[in-house]
Amino acid sequence: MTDIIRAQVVRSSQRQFSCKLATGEIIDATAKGNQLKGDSIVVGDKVEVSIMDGSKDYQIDKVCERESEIFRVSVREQKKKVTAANCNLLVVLSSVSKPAFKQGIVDRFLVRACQWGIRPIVVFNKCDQLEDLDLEFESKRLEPLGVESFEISALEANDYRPRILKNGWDELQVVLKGRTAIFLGQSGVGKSRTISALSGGTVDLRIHEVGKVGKGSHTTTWSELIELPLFDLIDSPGIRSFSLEDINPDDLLALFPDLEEVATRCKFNDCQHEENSKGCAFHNNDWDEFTKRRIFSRLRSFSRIVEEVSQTPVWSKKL
Ligand SMILES: Nc1nc2c(ncn2[C@@H]2O[C@H](COP(=O)(O)OP(=O)(O)O)[C@@H](O)[C@H]2O)c(=O)[nH]1
Ligand SMILES: [Mg+2]
Ligand SMILES: [Zn+2]
Repeated sequence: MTDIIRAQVVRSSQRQFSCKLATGEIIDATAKGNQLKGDSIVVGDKVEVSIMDGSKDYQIDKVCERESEIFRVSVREQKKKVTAANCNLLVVLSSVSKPAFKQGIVDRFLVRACQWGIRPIVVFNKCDQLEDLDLEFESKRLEPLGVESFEISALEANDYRPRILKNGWDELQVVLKGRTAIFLGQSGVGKSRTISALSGGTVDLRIHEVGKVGKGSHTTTWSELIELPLFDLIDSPGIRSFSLEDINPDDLLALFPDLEEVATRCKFNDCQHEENSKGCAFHNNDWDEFTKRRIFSRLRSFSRIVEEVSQTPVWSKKL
């Protein structure tokens, strides 16, 4: 009999899995043939490993139940494709200067958070360069969704004091502590810089940049779980794309719970809830100016995504 050893998958590439033991030691393990199909073992998975009889090699015996999954739905196969497991915080990073802040992009990532059932937070970075963005509004529009937001400058990290929001660098660290987090955001918003500052200089993500070897079409990618002093970072190239083309337009309203609540009161059967449709629930209401601005900004994001996902014929949807 061999002992059962608990571990967590910190890196996977095809058949090889690196797993971290409770002692902190990283070992290589192979999976049994029937576990290699599809995505039955992914980064973040908690597993049980054992040493194979008469050898020094580890094998993965069991994958424990997942707390959460990061996935896309393959339209062709109507099947979930999981890329990471057990993430419990989705950090949506945006820049308030360059690249310009876009509500639509934040709302896209919130759709994923909702779909994956993972708590999202929004971090406004580059606040040292804040000029004409109405940050107070951008933060308040997220409150009814239960999404907390933070005002930081990764460049000035510990020295920057928030001027508009109540949450800054210190509060962000409190929320991250002990979590398994993923950072999402457009290129250039400061993800690498922020993570590096949060790691107290222990990780240089330019080296990781991230999970890539080689150039162009020969680039191989993998997913990784990187242990930082404050939190664990899941890094997965596949997650970064913000295309939502794998989401069925009919399922989208449920991923905008604030709009769904209004839409259920709309008396039209096939209403597109466009900005000027008279009689639609979005126009028959006594909302204050703030609520109007908030709801319609969300409705614009929603409409844009509906339009986008409706344009892709099912047969041509990518996996
Ligand atoms: N002014 C300012 N520049 C920043 C800040 N954070 C990152 N940058 C700069 O923005 C650029 C992109 O940052 P990077 O971390 O590579 O973004 P990533 O693509 O999201 O990983 C770099 O030149 C950073 O130095 C910030 O808080 N303030
Ligand atoms: Mg980067
Ligand atoms: Zn309507």
